Amino acid sequence: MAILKILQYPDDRLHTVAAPVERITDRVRELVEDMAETMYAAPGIGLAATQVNVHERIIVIDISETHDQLLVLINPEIIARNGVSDYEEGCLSVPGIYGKVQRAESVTVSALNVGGESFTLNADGLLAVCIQHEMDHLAGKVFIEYWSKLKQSRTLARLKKKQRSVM
Ligand code: GNR
Ligand code: NI
Repeated sequence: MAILKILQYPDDRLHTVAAPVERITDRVRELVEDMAETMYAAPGIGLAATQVNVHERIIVIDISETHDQLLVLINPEIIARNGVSDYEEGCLSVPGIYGKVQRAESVTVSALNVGGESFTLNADGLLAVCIQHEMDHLAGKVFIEYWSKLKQSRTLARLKKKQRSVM
């Protein structure tokens, strides 16, 4: 197992569109384990492969406080969405920045598990927010990119200032 490096915004690699996983091999299983370890260590409630510079459709999520409810989504697709909700989001690739994003209140997602079996999941609340946030990463989109250009440029300035102070 290994803790992987998480790409930090702004990084063009966060805009890469992920490709479907063709076959669940040992490499994929090992990546899933490393992504889970990286997420738990951060700590975060979700991680998309994009964030560790692997551009394949793989997501890990665990919204439990006990870190024992790992959800692995391979080749996920949202097949239904309902309602609207505003939730204060954060992102391991944009540390220290929090803000609201409007998303569907509930989603139905279909995916493969790590055993290669397909399943369907209905999610609402934080899990629905997290699934949509992670699926955006796979599409090359970071949550702050829903914000106005003005708010994005202020956020970028804050991040640059912070990065200067730690170097
Ligand atoms: O750890 C995370 N917390 C979080 C909080 C609100 C909405 C979304 C998230 S996902 C984030 C981890 C992350 O960056 N995943 O891509
Ligand atoms: Ni994120």
